Amino acid sequence: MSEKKPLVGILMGSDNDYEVMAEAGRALKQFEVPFEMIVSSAHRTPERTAEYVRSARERGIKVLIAGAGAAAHLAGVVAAETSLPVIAVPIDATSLRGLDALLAMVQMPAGIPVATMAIGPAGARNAGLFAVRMLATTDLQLEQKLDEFKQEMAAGVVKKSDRLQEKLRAEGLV
Ligand code: RP5
Repeated sequence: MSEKKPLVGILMGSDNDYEVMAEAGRALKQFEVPFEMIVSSAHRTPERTAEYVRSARERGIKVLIAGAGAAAHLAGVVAAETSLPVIAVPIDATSLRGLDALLAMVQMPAGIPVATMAIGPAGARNAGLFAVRMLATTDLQLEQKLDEFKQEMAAGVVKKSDRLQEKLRAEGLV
């Protein structure tokens, strides 16, 4: 992580959520966006969570990302404590495979929005990328990096299609 002051705060309900939430950190690192990451639970450490979120803005945090599994109230509780934008990542942590967390996060009552991503690693990566997009609205350099990233992704798809054509020919299917 960069030595610069963190712009994004990532919370997760348990250290067991780390493998998934690391994807958010990797996305931020890819764009050189400094972040911090803590374990704090809506249910097990409500005071710690509230204190962290209440102090986030004055510490320079612009976006918060909350990942949790089960009856996942973390993102909602975080959003209730701040007017910073909050991105939610539902985690597959129970026999309901993340559907419980997804519904808990996405079904927020009117007035307290959270931007809920997909369940699991893709959702965590998109949470990081979504935070980058938000920061890019006031950062031209970041916007340019995002444009390059999109172009690289598009080029990657074309390459995959080219490889597929070779494979089809090699297998005598076309
Ligand atoms: C949630 O409960 C956490 O976010 C985690 O995904 C789930 C289970 O927590 P552990 O019992 O694994 O610590 O609060």
